[in-house]
Amino acid sequence: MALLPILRYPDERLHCQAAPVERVDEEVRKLARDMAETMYAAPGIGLAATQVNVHRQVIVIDISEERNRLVTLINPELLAREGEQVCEEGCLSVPGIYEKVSRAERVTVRALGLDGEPFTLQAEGLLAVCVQHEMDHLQGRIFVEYLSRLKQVRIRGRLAKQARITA
Ligand code: GNR
Ligand code: NI
Repeated sequence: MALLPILRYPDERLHCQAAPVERVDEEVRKLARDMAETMYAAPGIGLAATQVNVHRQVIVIDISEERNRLVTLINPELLAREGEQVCEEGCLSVPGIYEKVSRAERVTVRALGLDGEPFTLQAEGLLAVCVQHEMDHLQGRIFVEYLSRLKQVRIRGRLAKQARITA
């Protein structure tokens, strides 16, 4: 197991498109295990491979309080979306910033599991938010891009200041 370094906004590599996984082999399973360890350590409720600078379509999510409901999504495809919800979002790649984002209330996603078998996930509420947030990462999109230009400029300023303090 290994903790992986997480890219921080504004890093251009967060805007890379992730390629589909061709075969769910031991290398992909190791990546997913390391991502889960990194997510739990952070701590966060989800992590996309993009955030650890691996541009393959792999996501881990665990929204449970007990931290024992790990979901791994490989090559996720959005089959359906319904409704709308607004949730205050954060991101391990945008530390300390929390902003409201509007997303679908329910989504249906088809993905491969760690065994390489396809399955369908129906998600609502926070799980649906997290699935959409992570699928955005795989497409190189960060939640702050849904905010106004002014807010984006302010967030970049705050992160640059934080980086100077921690350096
Ligand atoms: O840990 C996380 N919390 C969170 C809260 C509200 C909406 C989305 C998220 S995902 C985030 C972890 C992360 O950055 N995943 O990409
Ligand atoms: Ni994120």
